[in-house]
Amino acid sequence: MLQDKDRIFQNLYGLRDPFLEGAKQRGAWNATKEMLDQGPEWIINQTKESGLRGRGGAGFSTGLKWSFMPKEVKDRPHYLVVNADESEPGTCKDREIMRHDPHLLIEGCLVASYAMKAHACYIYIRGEYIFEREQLQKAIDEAYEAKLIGRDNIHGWDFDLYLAHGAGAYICGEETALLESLEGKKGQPRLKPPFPAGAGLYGCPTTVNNVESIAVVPTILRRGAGWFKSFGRPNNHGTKVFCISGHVNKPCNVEEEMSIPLKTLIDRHCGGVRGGWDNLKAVIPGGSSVRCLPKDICDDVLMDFDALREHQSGLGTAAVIVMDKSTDMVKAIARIAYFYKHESCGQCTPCREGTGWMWRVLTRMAEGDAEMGEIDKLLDVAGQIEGHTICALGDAAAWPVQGLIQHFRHEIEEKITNYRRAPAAVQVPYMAAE
Ligand code: L3W
Ligand code: SF4
Repeated sequence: MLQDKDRIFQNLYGLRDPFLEGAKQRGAWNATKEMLDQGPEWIINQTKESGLRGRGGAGFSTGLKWSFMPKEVKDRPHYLVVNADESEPGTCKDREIMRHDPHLLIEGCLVASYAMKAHACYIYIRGEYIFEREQLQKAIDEAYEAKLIGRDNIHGWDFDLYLAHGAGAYICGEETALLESLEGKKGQPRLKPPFPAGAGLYGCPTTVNNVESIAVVPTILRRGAGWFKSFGRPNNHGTKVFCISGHVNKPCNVEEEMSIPLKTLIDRHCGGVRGGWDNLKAVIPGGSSVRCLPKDICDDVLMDFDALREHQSGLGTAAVIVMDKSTDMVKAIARIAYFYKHESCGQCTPCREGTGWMWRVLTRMAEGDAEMGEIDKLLDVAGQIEGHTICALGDAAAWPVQGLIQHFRHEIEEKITNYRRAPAAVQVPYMAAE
């Protein structure tokens, strides 16, 4: 179990001063100049060495991504863009970082930008996050005033930090849609490649990272890559903020060790599943975009990228949605399907048409008003969306449906069977009386 002293986010619950004075007392902005003095290569290597993998869903090595940026600035400026468009259902970790520990993020922006030779960074914050924007802006203003960032700052690297406010579209959390939106255009994903490191914001070399990925970097550099790497399992290192919601006694956000068993996470920090562990039906372990897992897998699964992938699910954003036996799985997944239909940007046919089709069929299935053969047809359509779209939203729409059929097919079948039998059962005595 992670000791309190090992937690990077010492103010996750907002019990202490979130602003500069409080942040400094907790260690932020300590030895930042010394870190920069080690040079960009050292920062990138340490980040790689720590094993940090992106905390926004894909789990791509952060240090490796930074190393894709051109080594020298030539004809075009470099940019860092922070993805604070936290919209994945169940996910609310970046919100807490921006509200309660904004200086760790700002310091991380400076360090990462320096490592990638960027003089400007944009934080793109979710439209609904008004309070978080205000908190973050206040902290940015403090950092400018204290000359921690800005021109001629005390760290010796000219650096401007801008906050851009989204307008509430989930798709703008996809990195290239986010860049389009930042440029003032409609937020629709671009084809990749080129990846942002080659052609990103305004066609310039850009790295897009999640809030948590950037905010943990200064502490990793202060405590050492080996310290971060000492948590978790090989290839799944560090500490991680988990967001646990649904049918638990005490939903919460908590920073824990990567690879913690799911059951331990829930029992230790959430007071257990409502009605006890045996009352558990399923868990979506990484935000709505990943496949749900039935109880027998949850019994001993570890919370990390590789363990969850072994079960065709994923750590995603580490948003753990717990569902007890009162949950109607078909209705739950039908609701998720509605979300993706609603948020699809409509650019590519499999996603635009497929998400709506899946939602309509699932809505009928939730009532039992479907043919048995439609279950395999639904699986087939989900398979045709997966991997055939411009961005990952298509996959994200297909995976929950595939998870439902993989683990809870019997619930759909029961609904279809009962729907057909009920009218007949009602009619027989009536007919007999006639
Ligand atoms: C240069 C290469 N760069 C990959 C970069 C790429 C990106 C990162 C990961 O989707 C997932 C999605 C959601 N040269 C590169 C390269 N890169 N190869 O590495 O790329 P990728 O394509 O694997 O993932 P992605 O498109 O960023 C993200 C899932 O996360 N998700 C969460 C979504 C919601 C939030 C939120 O609310 N905060 O993040 C949950 O599962 O479905 O699969 O930067 O450019 N050769
Ligand atoms: Fe838009 Fe969906 Fe295609 Fe992504 S997969 S580009 S959201 S239509």
